[in-house]
Amino acid sequence: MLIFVNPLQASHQPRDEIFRGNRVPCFETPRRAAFVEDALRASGHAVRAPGIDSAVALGQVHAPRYLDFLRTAWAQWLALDAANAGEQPFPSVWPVRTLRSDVEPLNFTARLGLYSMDNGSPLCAGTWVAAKAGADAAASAAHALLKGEQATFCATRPPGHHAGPDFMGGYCFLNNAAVAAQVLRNGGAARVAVLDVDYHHGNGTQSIFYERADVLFVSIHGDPRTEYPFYLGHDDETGAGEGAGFNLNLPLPAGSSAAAWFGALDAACERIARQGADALVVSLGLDTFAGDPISTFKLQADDFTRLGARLKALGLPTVFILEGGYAAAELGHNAVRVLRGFDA
Ligand code: OKP
Ligand code: ZN
Repeated sequence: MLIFVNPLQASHQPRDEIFRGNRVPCFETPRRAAFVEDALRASGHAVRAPGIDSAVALGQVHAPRYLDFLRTAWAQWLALDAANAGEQPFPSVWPVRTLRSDVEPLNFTARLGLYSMDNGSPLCAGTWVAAKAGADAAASAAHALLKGEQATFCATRPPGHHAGPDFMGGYCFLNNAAVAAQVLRNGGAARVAVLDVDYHHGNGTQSIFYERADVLFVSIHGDPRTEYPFYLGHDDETGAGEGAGFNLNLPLPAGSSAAAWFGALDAACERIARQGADALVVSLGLDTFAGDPISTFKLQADDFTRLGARLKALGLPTVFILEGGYAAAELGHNAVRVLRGFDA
């Protein structure tokens, strides 16, 4: 399978995140992608750098004012005080219910709240270049399907599925899976399905496509009543307007077994088959692994091979986009297992 990597991924290397009120080292690290790249190379897959600019697709899935903010956020942070170069900004105020989000505040950390869903997306100097190169890698992986590849894999970070139309969240800045789906649509695929198998609900992807019938979103994830992102991912979210009926959430209780998970995967695949999609985008989070440090599902190594085989049975041109997965040393092996199951 053809692999696209993000050569600038390590430019996004914030120092710490907030956990139980304290700063702890980031879980989402450059070594995650390095482990995946190494394992893919070692198992003989061809690896390419992105050659496609995602700018057009980014403008179709994200709001212009959000993209402008993200591109210039670090410069804005430094403009406050040159000493900020060694510090990480965190948002200070969020425009929740009854507050206005139509007027940008002039205060930077307040503005960061406008464009964030949580305090879980630390920024650094290289965040924009890394996230943009990742979106380019996703666009390139989708474009390769349009050129006739049957399946491609985008081994990138930071992840993307929590990033919504105009906000970052959950380590995500630009929605790589949404970019891939949009590139497929722009290239002539009439119907696209996005299947999100990350442990965490892909709230950003859901929101981007919620009122669209051309992109079906299906997600299997930890029940948001107990799991991040908490405020989206329930089974009564089925789409709206033109998109009514084109969103399917399959939440599972924290601690669910692999058997329960594969039952949900069958339901997801049945819905995707019924759509008659021309292409499939898989938001491939590997944090469903039993050894993941921040998640509670129980998939074992062999289950990732089984996942790949089940997706292959859909018979669709497929682009895999790496999302989460924090058992860094196992990440590459589990990614290779998915591809092995798919390619078998
Ligand atoms: C991103 B992806 C742990 C806090 C967890 C949110 C999790 C984001 C997961 N210190 N913060 O879906 O894997
Ligand atoms: Zn996740």
